[in-house]
Formats: sequence, structure tokens, C-alpha cells
Amino acid sequence: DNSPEAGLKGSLRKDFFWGYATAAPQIEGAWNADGKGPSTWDILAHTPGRVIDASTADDATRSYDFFREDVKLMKSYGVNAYRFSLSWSRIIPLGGKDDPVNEAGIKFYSELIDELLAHDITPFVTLFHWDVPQALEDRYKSMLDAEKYVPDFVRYARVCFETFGGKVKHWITYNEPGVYALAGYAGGAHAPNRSSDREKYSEGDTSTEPWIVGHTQLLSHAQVYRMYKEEFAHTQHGTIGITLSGNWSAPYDATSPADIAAAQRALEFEIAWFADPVHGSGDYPASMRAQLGSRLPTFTDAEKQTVKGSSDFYGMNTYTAFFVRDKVPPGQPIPPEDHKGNLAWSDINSEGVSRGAESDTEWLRTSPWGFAKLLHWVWDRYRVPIYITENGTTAKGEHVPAPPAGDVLNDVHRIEFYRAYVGEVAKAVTEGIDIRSYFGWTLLDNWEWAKGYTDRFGVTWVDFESEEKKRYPKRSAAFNREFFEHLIAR
Ligand code: GBH
Repeated sequence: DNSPEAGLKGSLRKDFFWGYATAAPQIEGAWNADGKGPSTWDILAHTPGRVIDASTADDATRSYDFFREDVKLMKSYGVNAYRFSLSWSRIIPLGGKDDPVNEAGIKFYSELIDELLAHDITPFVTLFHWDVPQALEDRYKSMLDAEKYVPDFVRYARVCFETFGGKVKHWITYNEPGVYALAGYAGGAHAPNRSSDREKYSEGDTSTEPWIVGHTQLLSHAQVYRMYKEEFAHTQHGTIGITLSGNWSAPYDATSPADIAAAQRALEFEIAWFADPVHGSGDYPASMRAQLGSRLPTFTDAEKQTVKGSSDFYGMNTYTAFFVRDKVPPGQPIPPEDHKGNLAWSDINSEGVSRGAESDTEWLRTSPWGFAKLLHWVWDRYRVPIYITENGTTAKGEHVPAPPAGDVLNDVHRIEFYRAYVGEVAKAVTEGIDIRSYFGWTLLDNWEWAKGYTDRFGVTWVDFESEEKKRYPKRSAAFNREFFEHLIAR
């Protein structure tokens, strides 16, 4: 075997976790079944004009009904782990600390967890993947009011640890707090649809709210972490952390000091915004303070102590890489609505090199070169074990309305993506980086948030027209199975 992957055989540790990740709102369906309360995403989906194909997630892939089939499918894909999220409003329909628990919701997740364990698939459970109970939005604007929100989130987490913690040993508090804050309170396309853009949205203030919402997530995450360590860890023996979104940013012109600084700022605004408080200094990066001033909240000393070190691992969601430079030239004022660190993006660098092959998704290109750099940047800056919790792609032209002809859909683009990215994981491990998991995004084509069903990220093609949301494995599922068998030491 003289393939470039041959030298990587057995490079991943024996106890390496690999599998696929999903999120409750994107797959479960059953949006109002068995006592589930509405989430902010249910409300968004039922508001005309919010989802590009006017779809809802009322049914999605119907994984609430077909979870046993999903587990069987995963088993056939050879995985040893599955990352999924819990729907807060399925467990506590009104969300608040004094609101009743919904036994039917508990039963559903208990059965899912048991089914996974019966198939030797280790559950990685995310408490929050963007679906706030609508009742908390109505009562006090949820994360905009940390004083009210934090105790509600902490109590929800407590219910989860008490109920599932005997069996679940891998917890993630928040999925991509930065994306939640920016897409929901700056761009406005995500729930709860807040933004300064008055042409599209009726409420919100992009200059302040994303930073408040990020801060609230950090404080509530840290309290949940401390609660787990103090009250649950000694009997349940699990690990707990937070998952951050982060893509590599490279200078447009690698010889320009301004562009080099812009790329560093991009990484700090996207990643260090959360990772410095949690894994580093305990405070926000200086570049953010410099641009945002008092619009960026501050931590008290006590809060810093709680936040600092509040994750057992670095949870990494990553998809692509960008070329960046300054948006507003030096000396000119940066508008208070700028929330990304004063950046302009480009698909090619100053030498005309492309950031990678196009997918079906505008922002996402195959850029494994950036992934390799990102792994080193995160490892060098934070030195904590890395769990890759999401990585994957759409494939150009895969958005076809009919089930694939023949037996399998030969998703070459996705296979090449996984070959390159998973290869970089193995290489990074041989270079000394401590990486312990890899979750592909995602198991099934699903409801891609405000993009509805137009973006297919799955290693399984789903026929959304069919009553039972029929599943068709794509060739990438078999590819990954073989690749991980090759990479994981026996
Ligand atoms: C992940 O977020 C999510 O965790 C997951 O639920 C989702 O299905 C998956 O990615 C695929 O999208 O339009 O140029 O402003 C990925 C992070 C951040 C990617 C916001 C898209 C918008 C880029 N996302 N970003 S742009």
C-alpha cells in the first residue's frame, strides 16, 4: 500500500472515539409531541419568511420515532460513539427552575441512551444546541438576562445529570456559544432573530447583545461545570466541557503585517472569545477589548476563577478556512455593529491560491491545510486534550429531490473531504497533539436551521418526501468506517 494514508495506520489511540454528531432540533421532529414545549427554533420555523425553503422541523428526520433505526444504522457504519443533543423544552417544557419535568421527555432520552449502550456506542451528550425554551424567551428574553437565565440553565443541567449521569460519561454544556450569539443576535437569521438590521428584524442591538449573550453562556457553562465537579463527578466519573466553533483564518497576503494581524484577530474574535476565558487567562482577549471597549462585558475576579479551567477538554467544531484582511483601514472608525473583528474575506489569497474546493454551502470549502494549522494553534495556545465534536461538508449538486438511483450515492466530494480532514487528525496525533475523538457532521441529511432542507450534510441521504424519512447510506459512510478501522490502533 503506497497511499499517503498507509503511514498513518494505527496512529489513533485504542480508546479513540469516533462517530457522528447530530442536534435535537435538526433531527428529532415530534416538535409538540408527548408534552414537549416549543423552543425558539419551533417559533422561528413557524414564522413566514424565516426559513429559506419555508420548511419546518416539525418532522425533520423523525428520529424521535426512528431512533432505534438510527442506532442500527450507526452500528453498521462501525462507529463507537454518538454525539447528540437534548431538547431542553422536551425535558422541561417551560424551561424554568421551578417548572415541572416532562416524564415522556426523560423516557425518550433514557431509551435512546440504553439503545446506544446496548450497541456499544458511547453517548456524548450536548445540553444545549441552540433551542431555548420559548417560555424563557417570553418571560425575560432568556440569555439577555443572566441573573434569571443562569439558575434556569443550571437546574436543567442538574436534572440531566441526576437522570442520565449514571450512564452518560461525556457531557458538553454548550454547542458553539459564539455562533449562537452572532447568528441569533447580530446576523439575525437564527433564533431568536434579533439584530440591528431593521429592514429584516424588529428587535435587537448588534452592537451589544451578542457580547451579553456570549457572557451569559460562559457564566452558566462555568456554574454547570463546577456543579458537576462538586456534586456529580465523584460518583459518576464523567468528563464535561464546552464545544467551540472555530475555523482557520490565514492572512490574505502572507507578507503583510496588517493581514497577519487581521488573521490573528479573526482567530481571537471567533475562538479566543470563549477559549481564553475557559482554557487560558480567564478573560477575553485584548484584541476584543480594544475594539469593543465597554460593550464587551467584564468578569469579576470571582467569576474569572469560576470560568478559568472550566472544561476538561477543548471541544472543537470546525469546517473550513478563510483568507482575511482589514475591512476598515487603520485610523478610520470601526462601526459598533462590526462583530467579527473588522475583517474582509476572500476565497483566494494574494497569490491566487484558493482556500479549497467548493461545496454546496457558500461559506464551506475543503481546506484541510487550515485544519492542520488550527489544531496546532489550539494545542499551542491552550494545551488541553482536544475532542473534535463536529467536522463535515455538503457536496456540490447533492441537493436532488429524488432518492439516489442505484444502491448508494457516490459522494466523492464528501469522501475526499473526510480523507483529507481525518488524515490531518491522524497526522496531528503523530506530531504529539492529544486528540481523543472525531465526530463527523452528520449522521443524516437534516434540517439545516434557517436553510431548511436545502443543505445535505449527512453520510446518509434522507428522502424527506417519504412518510418514514427513508434513509439511504452514502458511500462516505463506508469510507469512514474503513478509514477509522485503518487508523485506530488495535
Ligand atoms: C455547525 O455550525 C452547527 O453546530 C450545526 O448544527 C450545523 O448543522 C453545521 O455546523 C453545518 O452548518 O453565512 O458566511 O455568515 C457551523 C458554524 C457558523 C457555519 C455560521 C455557518 C455562517 C457563515 N456556522 N456560519 S456566513
